[in-house]
Amino acid sequence: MSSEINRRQALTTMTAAAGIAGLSAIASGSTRLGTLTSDQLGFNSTSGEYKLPDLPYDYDALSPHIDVMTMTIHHSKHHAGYVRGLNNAIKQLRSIREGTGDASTIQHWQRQLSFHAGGHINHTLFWTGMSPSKDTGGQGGGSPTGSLAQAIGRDFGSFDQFANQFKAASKSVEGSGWGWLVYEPIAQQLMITQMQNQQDMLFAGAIPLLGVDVWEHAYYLTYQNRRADYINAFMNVINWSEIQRRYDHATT
Ligand code: MN3
Repeated sequence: MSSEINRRQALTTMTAAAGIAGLSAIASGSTRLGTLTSDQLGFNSTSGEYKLPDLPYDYDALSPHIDVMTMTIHHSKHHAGYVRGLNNAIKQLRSIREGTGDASTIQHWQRQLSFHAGGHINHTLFWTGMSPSKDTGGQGGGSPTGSLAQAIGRDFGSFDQFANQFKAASKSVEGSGWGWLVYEPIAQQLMITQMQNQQDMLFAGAIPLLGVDVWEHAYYLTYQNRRADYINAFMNVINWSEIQRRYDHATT
């Protein structure tokens, strides 16, 4: 990737982050959003609003691992709801800022901003982190190669040990949340983290690489209470070439 593209991506990423956080300045360097662009988040810099991004594949493309009804509802209802909630929170905070809104409700709207921005970003990373499985003629699943495979070996011992921890951590999230493979840029190592809801237990500064949604809406139609079976199925649709791209972006 050329340095010009890097700079351009950094600018668009900063624009997206500034839109979400309402910040006038973002420190240079990697951010939590560093692996997504404002285009991928559907950010319109004129309106300051976000729109639901299309999936990079059809609703039935991940079947049988993730069924078509789950994918349809999850994207068109749940993710769409986070985008709507995010845009509303941005609007309400603007009106409070401008003096026309009810300033006593600011804590509520800041929480709404955090929850829905988290939901929008997490799901955008989730959809693009999957692709149709090798066992249905696609490229998803298996294990990574190249520098990401080396880093997983270095930081977790082996791919199998990584998978053991990733699956166990994701399965044991209490209630609704996510399991994540993240890059921690200070110690410069991969780590596995749990997230509750869409944002709690956020590891400040960690750059998300791979996330699995373990809210019940992500798996209940097919797997009911068997979250572990869903996570095993998820392993078959991981888009490792996209996760490698995020790792390269996070480490260069
Ligand atoms: Mn979800």
